Amino acid sequence: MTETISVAFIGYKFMGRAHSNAWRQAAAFFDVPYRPVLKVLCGRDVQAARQVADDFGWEEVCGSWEEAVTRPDIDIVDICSPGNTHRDIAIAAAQAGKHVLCEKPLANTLADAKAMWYAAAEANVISMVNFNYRRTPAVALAKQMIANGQIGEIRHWRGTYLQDWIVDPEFPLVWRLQQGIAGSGALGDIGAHSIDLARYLVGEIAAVSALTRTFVKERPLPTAMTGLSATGGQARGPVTVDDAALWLATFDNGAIGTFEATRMATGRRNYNRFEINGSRGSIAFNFERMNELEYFSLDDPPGQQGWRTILATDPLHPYVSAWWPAGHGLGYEHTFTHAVVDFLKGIAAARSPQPDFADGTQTQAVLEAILRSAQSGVWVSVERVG
Ligand code: SOE
Repeated sequence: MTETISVAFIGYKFMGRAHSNAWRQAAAFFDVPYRPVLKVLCGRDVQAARQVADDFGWEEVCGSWEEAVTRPDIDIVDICSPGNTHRDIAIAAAQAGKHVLCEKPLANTLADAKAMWYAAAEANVISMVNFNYRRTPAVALAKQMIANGQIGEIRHWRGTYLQDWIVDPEFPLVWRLQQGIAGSGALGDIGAHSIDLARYLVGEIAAVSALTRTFVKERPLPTAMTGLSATGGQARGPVTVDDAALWLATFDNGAIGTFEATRMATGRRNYNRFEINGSRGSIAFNFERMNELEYFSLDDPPGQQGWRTILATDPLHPYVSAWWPAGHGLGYEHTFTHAVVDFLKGIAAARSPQPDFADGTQTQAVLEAILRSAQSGVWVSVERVG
């Protein structure tokens, strides 16, 4: 690895730290085709951005994304700002010839996602949406096992993504609870991850029947936010997104699925769980135990069958050989590093890694169908965008 590649980064909060760390770690642990140069970090609050820049070694800080994404010395734009900003930044970056990595979900609407995808395709740049959980070694292992036919023909998907960080009705009205900024609530924030995993592991979703609820209708306006913690003031405002979303789904391949996404499931902190049942076996995963994959096989001898837990930390498992010896374990942050590594390899190979903007647009079509079904109370077919 000799060549360098320069990154402009938009955002500086929770995801800002997760991505900054990934840009730092990628070349230190993996044999990547380019060494990333952390050139400029961009944020509206330049002072706050400066702190993150200093912590992670970004060379410069800038208050205008318009300036950052058009700089001739920039090769990659990484977007970690809230959803309502994704479209304009991604399109400007693609039109300036930059490769674009964007946090999930790709956009706040299907129309915006399509515009981003078309701009990236037209400019012939590499694009990728960061649905990071695909890049957990245990999940990538599940993908390999399914592809090898180890659970046979898939019949059921059961996906639940549960958190509890907004259960207190006095938790402030942060941007993730405002439709104009986030697009939707639990649905787009965490349900989108379940949709991505289901599409990755099972296949395309054909139709959905959904319902959503907003349990807490009003919250204090925020005065400050760090990560998922916030403080609020006296004034209050309306919650304009779902607190919880549930939906049934049919898949093109005949499988059926149930999904649940909520940030009000008391005691569940980052419970991104799925169970897949096939004709020869089953696979189950829960991010709260992210180094483990559960597996049941009908091919085991009768009388000895049962769920087993695979500790997905062997150098044989996807991504693991770059890190620590078997059994030493990985964390949330590693999934972001894996995304950056795959993105750099995609640039070298001149092929967008999955999920690219086209794939992210298909997930957006599922989100849109869910919202339409929740509003109308009827099954809605998912638009096929490809
Ligand atoms: C908040 O619910 C959040 O940070 C999501 O926005 C992330 O995508 C998820 O990985 C963890 O939870």
